[in-house]
Amino acid sequence: MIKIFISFATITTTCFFAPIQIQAQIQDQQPIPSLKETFKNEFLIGTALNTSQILEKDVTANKLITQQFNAATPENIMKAEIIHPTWNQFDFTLADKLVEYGRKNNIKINGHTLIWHSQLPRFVRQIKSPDSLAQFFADHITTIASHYDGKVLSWDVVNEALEENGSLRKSIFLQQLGEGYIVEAFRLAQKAAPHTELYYNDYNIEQPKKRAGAIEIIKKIKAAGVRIDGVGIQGHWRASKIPLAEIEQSILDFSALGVKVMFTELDLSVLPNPWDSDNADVSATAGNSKGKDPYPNGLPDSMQTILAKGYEDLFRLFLKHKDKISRITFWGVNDGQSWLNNFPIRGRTNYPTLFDRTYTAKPAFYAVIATKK
Ligand code: 9MR
Repeated sequence: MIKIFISFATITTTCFFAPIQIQAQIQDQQPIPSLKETFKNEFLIGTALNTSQILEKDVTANKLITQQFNAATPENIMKAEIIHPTWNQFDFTLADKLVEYGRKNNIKINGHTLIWHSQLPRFVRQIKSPDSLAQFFADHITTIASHYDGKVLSWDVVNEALEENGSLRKSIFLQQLGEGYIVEAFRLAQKAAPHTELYYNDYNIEQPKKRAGAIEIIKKIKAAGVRIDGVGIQGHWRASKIPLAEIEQSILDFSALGVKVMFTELDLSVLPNPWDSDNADVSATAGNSKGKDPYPNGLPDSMQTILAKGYEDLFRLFLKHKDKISRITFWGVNDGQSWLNNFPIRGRTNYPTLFDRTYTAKPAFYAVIATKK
């Protein structure tokens, strides 16, 4: 088979010069504490990075990222539809750029994600034969995981394979390859990337039924003699309803299996949720924002306080179990970047991160820092 690799080495880097006025403003600002410094003895502190951040297009964003974070997960650019757009073509352009960005800024990269039912390229969605899907599956994992072995710290090998009731999601992979596909994904990744940590990643796996499903997955991988190094609890919660008791039990249950526990996509929504549940299934949508966008012009103090308290409670819990937790990653550098502005209702104004739309630290940021005092 002929494979076409498009590599970062083949493209020319563009330099972005900040206007002098913006540079002066940044120099004038008082330095704020650094998350990565504050928690340097406890866990890696990560962020999701989007394309513009990886390309260093915004000087303010770039300064904040390098000051605050020592881990990063690509929000989209390592997903199959971008990195493996057609049968014989892998496009490593942006992912190679991310790896180089991580190297030069001492930021550890978590690859996201090898096997996921969502954001698949069209050619995969059209596959009807299990043999062809198995061929894609092996080729995809082997080519990408080996390309980045030793260059990324870790991979989310399988993402979101579970239903809420803890059974396996009826994805294209389950339907055509059978339930052994998860162990097989880890086996292939282990072979292709012997120097890379391998994780299972999902949302709501702190909840008892889904947690039981995740525990079963981890046990099956280990029983097959295959390596799994960690589990990522995504952490898409509502600021006023964080399931702290279930989160604590999950930290204990997962670490008892001998794997690292991580919080991999942390954000806390402050907007009304049409289903009264924590759902991160991107295929679920609930119409447009008409009448359902309560804070288009800024978050009231009362809500800032709820958000700050939510983050404070979480970080107190994380610190209590710091020996079991290896990384906390926020799903977005600032509020403007967050997917929650468009989910589950498009076009709203959400405030789920520690930094506002101008990259200014919010009360929630200082509440997180204060948990160390
Ligand atoms: O944040 C991502 C958003 O930009 C994409 O449009 C979306 C599409 O699937 O995926 C978002 O990230 C998801 C992550 O990859 C897996 N867990 C749920 C995240 C939020 O949907």
